Amino acid sequence: MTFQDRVFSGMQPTGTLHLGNYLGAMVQWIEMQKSHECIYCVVDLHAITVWQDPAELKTSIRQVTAAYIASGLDPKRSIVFNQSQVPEHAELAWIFNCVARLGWLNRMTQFKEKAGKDREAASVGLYAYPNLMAADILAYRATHVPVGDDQKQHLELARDIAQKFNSDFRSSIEQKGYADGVFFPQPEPVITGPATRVMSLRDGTKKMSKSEPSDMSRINLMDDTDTIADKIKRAKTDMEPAPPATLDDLRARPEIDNLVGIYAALAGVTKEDGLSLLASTAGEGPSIFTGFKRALTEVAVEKLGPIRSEIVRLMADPAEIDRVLADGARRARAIATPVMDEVKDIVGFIRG
Ligand code: AQP
Repeated sequence: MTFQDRVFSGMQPTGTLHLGNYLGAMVQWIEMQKSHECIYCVVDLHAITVWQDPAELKTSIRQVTAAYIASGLDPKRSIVFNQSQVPEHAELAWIFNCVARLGWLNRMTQFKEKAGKDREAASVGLYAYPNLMAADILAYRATHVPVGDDQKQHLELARDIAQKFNSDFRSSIEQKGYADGVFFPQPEPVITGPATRVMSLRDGTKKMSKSEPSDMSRINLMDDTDTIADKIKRAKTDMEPAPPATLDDLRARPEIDNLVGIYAALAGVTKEDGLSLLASTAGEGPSIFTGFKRALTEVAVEKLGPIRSEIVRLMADPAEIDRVLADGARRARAIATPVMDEVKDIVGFIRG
């Protein structure tokens, strides 16, 4: 069958969002809402795969919602809600736990990174996280998933799960009237934001992340002007005597590559333009990067300052944020419940 284009994506309320979340995913979300039916979720069930303080979790859910809206998501046009208000996510995830194979999950690099050395102590939820992510997408039979580069492997798993479900239950799916035996689409990753992998400001080989202990490694959407300036000033560079002259040179210098990539994404220019700026500002201060960092700070403050102010304004009225989430959850369920009813029929459950 052909599927109606539908976009799904989400972010975890595990702290405030950072520049990586914004450039890697959010910018694309905002673009896609202009042309597609979009469902954007605050994935609180995912957040508790690692310990979350209950009071802080509530605040984070509201703050991530506020960040979505402040960045440009329109909750009237797109569906915006928190995952736990739509029980179909957890229900479908259980069925996918029974479709996905252990061998598939064993290959997931994010689990290995997040569980670290003490895998025995990791939650079962952290291990099964990709199955829940597949359920998030497929509960809406979504066709497009805008994400950062780090989510590519999880998306491939979601595609494998969709395919195996379709194949395991083929005759049951056909009996329901799907002549080609296809119930779930193969969701397409959309990894095309202006910077699909933003790296840590302290280590150009590690991705910028909410859970990295050093706050100096990331620029948060809630950082004020002075904090942004300080973080960029202290961002790691290198000891080479001259700035990189070509894109090939740049690729060999991960910290500089990251800063140029962030500048280009925020300023809406190419990396070549970033390189030219680097060259033209190299004589402006004690370090060859002083002038470039000043320009980067200016564009970061110009882009992120208004988002921060809007988050603060929205957070002053938590009841309104809760209303947005409840309305989004109602609209999300209107799509997910009929899908889940069909899944139950296909699997062989009896419904009242
Ligand atoms: N550094 C990044 N560069 C580009 N995109 C990124 N994303 C995350 N980090 C970067 C994208 O942001 C979306 C939401 O991510 P998430 O909150 O679900 O979790 P994550 O990918 O695990 O992000 P974090 O910041 O590293 O969170 P923690 O530390 O809590 O796990 C996704 O589309 C992701 O690709």
